[in-house]
Amino acid sequence: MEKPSTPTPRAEELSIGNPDRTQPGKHRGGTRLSGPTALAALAGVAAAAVVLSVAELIGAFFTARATPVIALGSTFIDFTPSWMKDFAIATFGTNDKLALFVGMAVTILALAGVLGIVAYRKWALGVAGVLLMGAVIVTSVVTRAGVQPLDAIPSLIGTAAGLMALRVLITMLRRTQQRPDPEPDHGVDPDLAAQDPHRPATSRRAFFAATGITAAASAVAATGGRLLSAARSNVAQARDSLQLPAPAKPAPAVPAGVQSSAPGVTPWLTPNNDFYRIDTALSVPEINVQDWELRIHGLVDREVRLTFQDLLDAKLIESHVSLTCVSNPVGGNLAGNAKWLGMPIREVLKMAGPRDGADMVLSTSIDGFSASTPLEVLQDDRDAMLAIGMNGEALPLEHGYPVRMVVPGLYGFVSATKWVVDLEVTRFADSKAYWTQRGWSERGPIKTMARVEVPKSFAKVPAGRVAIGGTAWAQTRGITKVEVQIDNGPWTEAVLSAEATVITWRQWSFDWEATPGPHYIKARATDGTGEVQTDQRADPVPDGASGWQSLMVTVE
Ligand SMILES: Nc1nc2c(c(=O)[nH]1)N[C@H]1C(S)=C(S)[C@@H](COP(=O)(O)O)O[C@H]1N2
Ligand SMILES: [Mo]
Repeated sequence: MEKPSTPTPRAEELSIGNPDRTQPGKHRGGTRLSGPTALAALAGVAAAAVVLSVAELIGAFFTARATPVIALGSTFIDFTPSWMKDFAIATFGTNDKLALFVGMAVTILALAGVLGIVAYRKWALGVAGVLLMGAVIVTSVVTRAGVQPLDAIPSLIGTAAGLMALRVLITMLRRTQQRPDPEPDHGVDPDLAAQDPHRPATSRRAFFAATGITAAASAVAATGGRLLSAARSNVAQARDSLQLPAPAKPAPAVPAGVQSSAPGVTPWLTPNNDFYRIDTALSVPEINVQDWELRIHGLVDREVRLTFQDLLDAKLIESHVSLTCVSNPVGGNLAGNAKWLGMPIREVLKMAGPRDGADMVLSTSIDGFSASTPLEVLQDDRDAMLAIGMNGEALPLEHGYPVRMVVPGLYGFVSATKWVVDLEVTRFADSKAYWTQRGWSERGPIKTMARVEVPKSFAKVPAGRVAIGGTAWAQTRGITKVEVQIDNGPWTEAVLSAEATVITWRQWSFDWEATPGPHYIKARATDGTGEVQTDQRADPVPDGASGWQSLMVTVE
């Protein structure tokens, strides 16, 4: 219902962005809150879209080392409490980044909506809000690694554009809330006079059109910016055309029969495209091989710097290694097996000469991730390497191009640094790695694990012979036995597929005569030392999940 309007201080505020400031008494804005409030929120959202999309587009013309959205996301990650990160990885797995962007989008939408409402009520506060938003974006851009002060320009321009958009939209919105005077003195036709008070100075339709156009233009600008950035990136092309040298020591031949005979078990060799990806990098770092350099320093006799050419010229080795993520839950799929090509880290360390007392190497990526790896693990005969090749290709960008670490037997968070640029020989007592600072362990040997892949949990299977199968791993110790238990029956040995090496996973299968009804399937592995996988349940934090996988199937 319309209430009588009085000039309020807020009406004064309204006129700031409004040419009609000589007639403050004629404003009606704000007496009906629900409608204009929602529309003001909409204006705020459109203005925020302008800020980000314009910055994204302008950024594409610069080198776009850290575009605002990516930089904001990274800052978001940095400020996300570790329990929430753990939760995201546990819940969304390799979709954790999508989840992050959705979470970020919801937060930005909410803040932008509030900003619109604030701007509508008090323009000066709205300006302050937009400037604050701009300051946050600029700060997160310039605090990213490898970014220069000039990289702030796109965000500054975006903020200015967003401010203008907000001003236009809020001004229009205020005008939808004003009515011209009925002007009764001029002897207007009573019919017209009756209409006039209800005709706003600006129609809602015009406001919606302007908001819609703003949003659409933002979408076009953002898409254009993304496409332009992608086209300007030549790192992907350079990676595609990189010729890998032949290894001086090729991988041992993979024996026949490594694949489980149970249909539906994952391929023994994981294709690059299917390899799980876990990292804190929102935008995959793009490194030119010409610019890549690895610094080996710390407790060493001489500091060493390696170029990519040095790696190409070195005696390279090749081996199959299964990587596993510490965040992998029992039965989870954050593990993969690939053929890696690289230089033994042992040889690199030899060049630098580690000093007595050193017991750890802190490896750091170009984007600031770090891992602490025991020095002796990098020197023993497990052939930890600085990898440049994965399954016969250069490393995919998201798996660490041009150089990453691959260390058999350790979870990725303490060993598998992608986009690695720095090795500091140090002591566990002196340095803490990225995840160790966030409550995870400083060391991470991989725990023995048997995974059931077929049938799937809660599957319905026909009675009769059912093939159960899966993959087990205990890198550096090897798998010597997998056993299956149906319901509370005896533990029965599964058929092991051929073993390639003790640093690769090993598959298995088990023929089951299934009788109708619900059944529970459990599996456990025994490693090369004779130790049976523990049934002690443990969460991934701090050093990896444990326990026997148990799943229910219905036999019909
Ligand atoms: N630079 C960088 N390297 C990293 C990480 C990271 O966050 N940043 N995550 C590590 C973790 S936790 C794992 S499990 C492996 C995963 O390697 P992948 O993505 O190639 O499977 O990379 C490791 N290397
Ligand atoms: Mo991991």
